[in-house]
Amino acid sequence: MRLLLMGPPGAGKGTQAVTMADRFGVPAISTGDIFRAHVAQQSELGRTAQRFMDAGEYVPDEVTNAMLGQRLSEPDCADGFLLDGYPRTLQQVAELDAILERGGAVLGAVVLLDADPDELVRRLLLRARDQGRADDTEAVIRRRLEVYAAETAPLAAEYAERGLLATVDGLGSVDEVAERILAALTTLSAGVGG
Ligand code: B4P
Repeated sequence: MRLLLMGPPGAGKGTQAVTMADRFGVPAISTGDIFRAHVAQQSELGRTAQRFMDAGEYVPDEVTNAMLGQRLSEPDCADGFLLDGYPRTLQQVAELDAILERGGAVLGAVVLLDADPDELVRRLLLRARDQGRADDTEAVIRRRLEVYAAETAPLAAEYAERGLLATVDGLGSVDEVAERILAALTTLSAGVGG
């Protein structure tokens, strides 16, 4: 099982990634979480990433791709993985394709979680209140949504063309969304998804 979870900030990627990875017995790999761990350790990568994350911008592809390539080479990824928040640019798509090809592996499915922008902002402002994440201020959230629309939304067409995309409504309870994802994956693997 090699699965990607895509969607705008606040759609529920990180939330659903944990449940899905558990369900399929593969590691959930969140590039956002890896960056935040580096920021907390104040590593050189963390200092680089923090500048971009705090501004709501993407960390440059060469930095992100190198980090992801290293993570996917670890033994727990040999039989599958769930990527949460990667790829986010066409260059990252090309990098992931190359990594998979080198390993003789193929992608199983791409789940696009979608939600209305007002709901996304509402969720992230709630998280700002509860967790105090530096990139959850209203101005930065708006910028993250713009960057997503410009850089990441076009990836959906690419994966739809490959017959790998399942679009899932991210509104509703966490359990309802999880059920929808599982149903969409079943439909996709039966060859009638999109
Ligand atoms: P991420 O950590 O991926 O942050 P995110 O897009 O906000 O998603 P997240 O997973 O945290 O939120 P979720 O939707 O689950 O990225 C942060 C930054 O890292 C990026 O802006 C960028 O700078 C950098 N970065 C990461 N990957 C990169 C890449 N590939 N290339 C370049 N830069 C990269 O949940 C949001 C909130 O909604 C939570 O509080 C959750 O509890 C709540 N929620 C979830 N499901 C819900 C539901 N059904 N109902 C109500 N609330 C719900």
